[in-house]
Amino acid sequence: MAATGSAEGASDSPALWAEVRALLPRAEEGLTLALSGEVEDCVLPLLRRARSLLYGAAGRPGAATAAALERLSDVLRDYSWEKLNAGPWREVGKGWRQVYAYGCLFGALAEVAAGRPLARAVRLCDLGLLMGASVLDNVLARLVRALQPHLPRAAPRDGARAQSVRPEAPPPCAVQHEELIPHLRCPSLEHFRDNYLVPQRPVVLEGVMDHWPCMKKWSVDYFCQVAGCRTVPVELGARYTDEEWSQQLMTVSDFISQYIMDEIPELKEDISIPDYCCLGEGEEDDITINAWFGPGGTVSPLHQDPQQNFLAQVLGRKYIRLYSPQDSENLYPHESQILHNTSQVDVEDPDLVKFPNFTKAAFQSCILMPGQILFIPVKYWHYVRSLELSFSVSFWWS
Ligand SMILES: O=C(O)CCC(=O)C(=O)O
Repeated sequence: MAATGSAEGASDSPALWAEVRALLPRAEEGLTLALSGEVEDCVLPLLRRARSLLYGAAGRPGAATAAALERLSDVLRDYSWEKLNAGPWREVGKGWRQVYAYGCLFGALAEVAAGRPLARAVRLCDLGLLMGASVLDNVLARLVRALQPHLPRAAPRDGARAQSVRPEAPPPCAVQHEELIPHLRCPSLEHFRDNYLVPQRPVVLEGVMDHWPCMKKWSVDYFCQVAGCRTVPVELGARYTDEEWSQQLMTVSDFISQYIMDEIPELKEDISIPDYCCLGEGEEDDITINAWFGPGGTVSPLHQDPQQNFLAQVLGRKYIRLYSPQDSENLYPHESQILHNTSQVDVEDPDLVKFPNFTKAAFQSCILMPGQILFIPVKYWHYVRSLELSFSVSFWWS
C-alpha cells in the first residue's frame, strides 16, 4: 500500500477515499445496521440518516455531507457514551456498544471525506475498538489498518534506545526459602509436556523466541513510529492495588513521552504463538495475548490467573517470583470478589505482623531476560517487577 498523505498525514486523496470506501458493503442495503441488543428507538433513524449520507454521494462526499456526517457521529457517540458509562461495564448492552462503534465509524469516515489530517480518524477508530462492539466484520480494525500507512512516521528520538539498562536496579530481597526456577533450552514438546505441563512446574524456556522479529525490531522508537498515534488504555500507578491507581486512554506517543521518558497488529506480526501451546485443549483463537509495557519499577502485585501462561520477555529484564497454588492460604488473597485473585501481601516488603504465615510460603524466582519465556502454570501466583523499561508479551492458553 503506497502512502498518499501529505506531511501531516492528511487524507486529501481520492485514492485513499476509494480504499476506505471499499471496506464497506457495496450497496446501502448491505450495511444492515443490525444490532445485537436493544437500544432506544430514537437512535435508529440517526444511524439510517448517517448511512444514507454515506451512500448518497457518488464518489467522495463533499464538505457539506462530511459535516453532516460528523454531526451525526457526534450525537451517536455522545448518546451511547452515556449508556456505556451508566453502570458496571458487564451490564452495558451490546447494542449500545455497537451504536458507539457506528458513531466512531461515521466520524472517522467524515474525517477522511473532509480531507483532514488522519490522526483524529485513527483516534475515533481506536475509541470504537476499545469501547464499542464489533460491527461489519470488525470494520474499525480494518479501517485503522488502511489509514495507518498514510500517517506520518514519528522521527526517531536522538540516540535513545529502549534497551538502556539502569545499572543500579534494586536487588530483589530474599525473605524466605527461595529456589531458582529451572532453565531449559528448546525442550521437545514431549519433554515439556511430561516434565512441566503435566506436573504443573514452572520453567524458563530459552531459545524459543530467538527468531521472532520483535527481538530485532522492537524499541521505544519503533513503537513511536508504528503506533505513536494509536490510542490505548494505560494503567497509571505503580501497582493496581494502590488507591491512586487509575486507567486512562491516551496515545502511545503521549504515554511514552509522559511516562517512559491493546490491539496493534503490526506488533503482533513480530511475535509467534509458542509451539508448546498446541499441548493445550483450546483452539489457537482462544489464546489471549497481552502486551505489558512500562517503565522500570512497575510492579504487578502477587496474583493468579485461571489459565496457563507463557510470559515472553522482549525488552528489559523482570524480577519474578512464583508461589504454588497450594500455598494460597499463606498468601492472604483479598476478600473482595474483584481482587480475590490478588494477594494482600507486598511480597518484597511483607508486613509479617499482619500476614505472619507468609513466611511459610516457599517461592521460586528468576530474573527473566530478553529472549526468555517463563512458563507459569494455571493458578500459580506470580509477582513481577520490571528492573528497567520493559516489554513483555503473555500468552494465556488452556
Ligand atoms: O509482566 C507483568 O507485569 C505481569 C504479567 C502477568 O501478570 C501475566 O502475564 O499474567
